[in-house]
Amino acid sequence: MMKNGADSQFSILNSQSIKEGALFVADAHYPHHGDAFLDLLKRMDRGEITASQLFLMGDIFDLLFDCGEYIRSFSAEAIALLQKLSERIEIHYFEGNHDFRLKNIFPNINVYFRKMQPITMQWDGRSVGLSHGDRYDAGIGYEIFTYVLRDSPLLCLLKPWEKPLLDREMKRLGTKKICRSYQGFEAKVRRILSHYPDSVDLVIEGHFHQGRQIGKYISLPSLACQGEIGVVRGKSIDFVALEALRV
Ligand SMILES: [Mn+2]
Repeated sequence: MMKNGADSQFSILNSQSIKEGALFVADAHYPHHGDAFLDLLKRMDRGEITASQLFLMGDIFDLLFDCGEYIRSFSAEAIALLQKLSERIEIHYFEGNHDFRLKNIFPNINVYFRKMQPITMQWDGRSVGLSHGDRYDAGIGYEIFTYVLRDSPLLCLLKPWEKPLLDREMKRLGTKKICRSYQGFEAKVRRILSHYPDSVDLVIEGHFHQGRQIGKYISLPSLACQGEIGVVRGKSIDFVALEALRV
């Protein structure tokens, strides 16, 4: 049964699967709010942490999009490590509201921009919907904002003002409070799930920084807030503190 005009997008990539030992990282908001994401990449690069797959669920970078070199300079080391890892690890990157237009930056990563989301994959006989978390129930204002900011050519027209604008924005983001509990989250989850067809058995999203499961909805922990990563073990995703991660 399809709801709300849900369409064939739910069959896209249905043949792909989530594998044992996959890691789910969400909302690291690097380079602000700690170095956890850079630490993870360094440990993966040294072979201390192995992953069958790496799922980056969006807002991994606090601000990153493909429009000139300056914006990359804030996160240069992490970008280079991720590019290197993508040559030997299967990586899926669901763009968030802080990190988008990433395909040219990470040519070896499977990048899904917002309008491609959700992507469905198979996991242990179940159909799983994956998205950053801002795809549904975001409101018309948000839709217009993301169109103007992310999807139109206007963004790169800002080029002459690039450096002062980005400096100001990075400073603002660096002091922003991003970790809080979400009042009425159960109702929010119900509204999001109403956009998914019944055939989807599980939904995995980031964006809300909650680190909890409500029915068939998994709100991943934020690496910046909870310091945890999702690890696929058997039929579940365990939330594991980065320091305790041994895989
Ligand atoms: Mn987000």
